[in-house]
Amino acid sequence: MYRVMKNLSIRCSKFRCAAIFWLTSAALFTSSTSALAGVNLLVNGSFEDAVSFRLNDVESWLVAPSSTAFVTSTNGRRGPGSQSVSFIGNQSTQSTISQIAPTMAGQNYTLSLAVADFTDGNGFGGIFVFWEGNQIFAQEPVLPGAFFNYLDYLFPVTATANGSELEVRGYSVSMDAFSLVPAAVPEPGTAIFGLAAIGGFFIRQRK
Ligand SMILES: [Ca+2]
Ligand SMILES: [Ca+2]
Repeated sequence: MYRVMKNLSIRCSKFRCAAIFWLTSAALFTSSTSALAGVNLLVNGSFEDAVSFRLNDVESWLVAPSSTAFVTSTNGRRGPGSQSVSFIGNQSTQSTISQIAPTMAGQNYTLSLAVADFTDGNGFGGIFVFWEGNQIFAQEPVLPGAFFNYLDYLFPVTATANGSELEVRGYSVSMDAFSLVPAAVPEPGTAIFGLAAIGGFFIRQRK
């Protein structure tokens, strides 16, 4: 964007440059604020609405039988908030939590989550994320392998149905800050308006 403005500034008057800069800035600003308005479609994605140390009882999440999942405030967290969820066990005793998000077929979303090694000193762990039944992320061993140091991950996903299942499997891993928000889409009206303003400028310069 800066490069575009720089090229324009060689040829336009002070007043016209200011007008073009204002119009394009307004268009970009409108696009970015619409993304910020995204609401997290996952319920209790931050694990703050759950009682600590209750085995396989994670508020608003379905926990598969034979899991070893629990929420605590002692296994670090991504924040904001104080709680996170952990799976213990190993490769042969994995845990699974899932939730159906109220998505709309054909819409694009951004899924984000934070992952840390469950620091039990065993030096291993794993996490496998499934969207609508398809694996979209696998990490084994879990990084970075030290002291509940949470790392953020971000995935673009598309809903093929109204209501998409998010499923997370794993072992010896801690997680927090699950979020699913509609992907940022530039508002067509403002983008066209900005382009029309620039086009208008070039037409006028030719006279
Ligand atoms: Ca949290
Ligand atoms: Ca571990």
